[in-house]
Amino acid sequence: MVSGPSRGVRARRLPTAVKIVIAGGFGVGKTTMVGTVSETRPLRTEELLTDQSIGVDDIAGVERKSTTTVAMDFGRITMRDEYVLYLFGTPGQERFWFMWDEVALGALGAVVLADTRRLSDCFPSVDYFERRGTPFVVAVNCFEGAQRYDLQEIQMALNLGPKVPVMLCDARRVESCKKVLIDLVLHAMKFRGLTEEPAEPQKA
Ligand SMILES: Nc1nc2c(ncn2[C@@H]2O[C@H](COP(=O)(O)OP(=O)(O)OP(=O)(O)O)[C@@H](O)[C@H]2O)c(=O)[nH]1
Ligand SMILES: [Mg+2]
Repeated sequence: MVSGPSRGVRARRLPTAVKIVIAGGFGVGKTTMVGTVSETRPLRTEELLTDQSIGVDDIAGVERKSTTTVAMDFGRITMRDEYVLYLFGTPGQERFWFMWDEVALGALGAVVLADTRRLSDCFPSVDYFERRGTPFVVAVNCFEGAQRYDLQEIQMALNLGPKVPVMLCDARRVESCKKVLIDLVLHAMKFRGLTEEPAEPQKA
């Protein structure tokens, strides 16, 4: 969905339709984030957690969780009346990771959600986007009772490069989620050498 520049245009501009992936470990708040910011009724593919989940999926800290995403979440948000972000949430359970390639195809960038109580759960997402060369930010979803750490400590614990933005967020609050998405878009634009400047027509 990241389209290239049109003919006769020198600068590479941010396309008006942008695909963004919301990734992270099991139960970290991906579906919540997509639902919080989507201006349309979000598409969800939730199924009840079954007994087969016991001993496989760690629900420590989210004990009231009764469903899980089995395919993807989908939502949409318009920014500055100009850009439409299409949000694709990944499934968190390891047995559905084969879906990630489909969900991530053509994305401008990704939000990797993290929970400091289970920080290692976001390693696979970090590895995945690093390997694909997809720009991403790490957003720590601040659950009540979770210990707070300096952003620098989290950056070190995840072994992130210095240029990967790390931020705190609350997946249930619209403004907090919007801020994460804006930071991601700015980071991804810089990473990909895109500009918002009006593109000048090329001289013949
Ligand atoms: N306290 C608190 N609870 C949250 C927050 N974000 C999500 N939750 C709750 O945490 C649980 C998990 O949220 P989901 O949005 O389903 O997580 P997910 O990452 O989509 O989960 P999977 O798709 O199963 O991997 C739900 O019960 C949410 O209500 C948060 O910021 N604070
Ligand atoms: Mg989900």
